[in-house]
Amino acid sequence: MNENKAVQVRRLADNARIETLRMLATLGNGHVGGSLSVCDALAVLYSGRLKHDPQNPQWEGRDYLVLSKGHAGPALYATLALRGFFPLETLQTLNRVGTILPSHCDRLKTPGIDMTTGSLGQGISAALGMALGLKAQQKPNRVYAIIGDGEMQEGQVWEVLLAAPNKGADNLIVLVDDNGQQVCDFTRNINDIGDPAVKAAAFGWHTETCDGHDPAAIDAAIQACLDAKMPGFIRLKTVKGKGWAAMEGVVANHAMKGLTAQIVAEPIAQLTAALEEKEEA
Ligand SMILES: Cc1ncc(C[n+]2csc(CCOP(=O)(O)OP(=O)(O)O)c2C)c(N)n1
Repeated sequence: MNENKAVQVRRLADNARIETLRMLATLGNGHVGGSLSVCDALAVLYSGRLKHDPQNPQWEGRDYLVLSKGHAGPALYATLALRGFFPLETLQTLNRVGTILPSHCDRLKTPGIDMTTGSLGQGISAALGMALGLKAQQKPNRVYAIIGDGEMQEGQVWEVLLAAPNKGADNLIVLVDDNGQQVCDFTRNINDIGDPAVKAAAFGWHTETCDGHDPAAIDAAIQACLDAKMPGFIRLKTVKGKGWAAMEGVVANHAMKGLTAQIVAEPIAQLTAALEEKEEA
């Protein structure tokens, strides 16, 4: 990825962070930390990696994304809106009665959402099933799944790690948003998962580890997985709450309550200033 493209992708990621903070402030609560940490990976996927058509979300030629850590729905909704799947104003209806944007992803409600998620562990299983189904039909579409490091404590995740290489799911790439935190503590203090890439490699995956906030590094890791022609597993080293300096890496950033426009004004101002700098560069 060249520098110009990387700047564009960073812009999409930071705009998604701003929109995420805005919608969570309108609602008054929500999953801040795990939404902000995943914005760069989403921005890379929706900037060329994932075949998609915002005008035709059900396009048969599309690649599929399963946001297995479905509580980060707001970050994905922001990215989809910025890519033109639905109007930006719709974001302000997050989790309201009648909305197309429930707090966790629902494939029957939202254009661009391919799998219903929220029960941790299940999305990655669905992703493997989708990948194998596509292969059985000899279709070229790929499936990407994003899971959390806390989510890796779910036994179901390890069934997929075991099965995907055995079943030859070389059209599946799993990205772990390894921000080192889960609900109310650091993952290492609850049930340490160690280095997930080392473990996935032992199960037979092609693995990559990169800075999950560096678009060029994420993009290169995806390319390396594609080149390997094996199930791909990317450990994204991320910071929970990325982009809201005061909340980065603090335990209280998971599901925040009492959010208001005033509270998110500071991080939005910082992100906006960073965007303006990029504009001038
Ligand atoms: C099966 C299941 N158990 C519990 C929860 C409640 N829950 C929501 S988010 C979360 C923490 C997940 O941690 P991680 O996957 O690391 O996500 P992140 O830190 O990136 O937000 C938990 C336990 C759930 N959604 N599903």
